Amino acid sequence: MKVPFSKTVMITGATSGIGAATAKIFAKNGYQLILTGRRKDRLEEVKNKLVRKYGIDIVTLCFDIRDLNATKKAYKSLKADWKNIDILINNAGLAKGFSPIHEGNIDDWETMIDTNIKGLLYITRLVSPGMVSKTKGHIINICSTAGHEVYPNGNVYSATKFAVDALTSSMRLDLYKFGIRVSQISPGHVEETEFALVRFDGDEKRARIYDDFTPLTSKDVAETIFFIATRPKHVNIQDILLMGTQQAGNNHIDRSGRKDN
Ligand code: NDP
Ligand code: 8X3
Repeated sequence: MKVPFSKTVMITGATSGIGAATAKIFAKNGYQLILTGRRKDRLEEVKNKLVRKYGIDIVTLCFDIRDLNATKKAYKSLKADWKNIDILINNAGLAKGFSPIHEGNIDDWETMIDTNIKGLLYITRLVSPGMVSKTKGHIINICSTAGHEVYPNGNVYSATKFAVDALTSSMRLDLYKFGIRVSQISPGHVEETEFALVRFDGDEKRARIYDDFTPLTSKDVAETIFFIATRPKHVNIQDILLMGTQQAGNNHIDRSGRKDN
């Protein structure tokens, strides 16, 4: 299938939540996609649905972004024209656990640091040289309000997102002279994702954190990412801090009931 124009977008962590919603909006607009994640069945499901509906080209790469060798192997498996990535959306990430620092689970800490910081760095290191050599490209990092303001029990997750914020600013300084845009989006609570379920280790009861207020949806975030990516070439959005109306900060949420449309 011939795509309307040849812009290639790589979205890490496209098997659910914000990544899957972002894949949908780019697919709808005719971009060709490289979608990544660990769950092969989910990757195929997302791919098949989007190809059927929008007739675009999609390549899936199934690998664990914490594993440098697996990440390199996946990237190297791309055919030459698919390595020509125009937009990299660094979305794969997670929170694990919700404990005060003296009770934290060290395996959870390693998982968050390895995924949210090191994984983001691995894929960026592989994709960014291609952007530098053609002096164009756009890297969009998914940060969080947790990367701007800490909250009780958020400790290591927040630290990884503060690191993402620092990396966005650093990447911008390193890459602007090559005409490469670097942006980030920092959402507050977002539903239609598996974020809470993953944080609470599959405990569906604990994961019901959106019952008493209306957070953002994954579509709200995806639309904002698409907005960032589609500004004219001379415009670089550095960060968009985005929250549901009932959330005025990480420690200020109006939990008096959902106010859906
Ligand atoms: P989801 O759990 O729905 O999505 C997370 C995605 O990351 C999945 O596709 C998952 O794929 C992928 N992923 C996780 N670990 C790995 C890994 N080791 N290797 C490869 N892929 C991995 O949650 P969200 O959509 O909410 O999360 C997306 C991003 O948004 C994260 O960076 C998160 O920190 C951030 N965020 C989320 C907010 C929220 O409230 N939901 C708010 C602010 C930011 P798979 O399991 O198949 O590997
Ligand atoms: C996800 C939002 O508030 O759970 O980044 O940290 S929060």
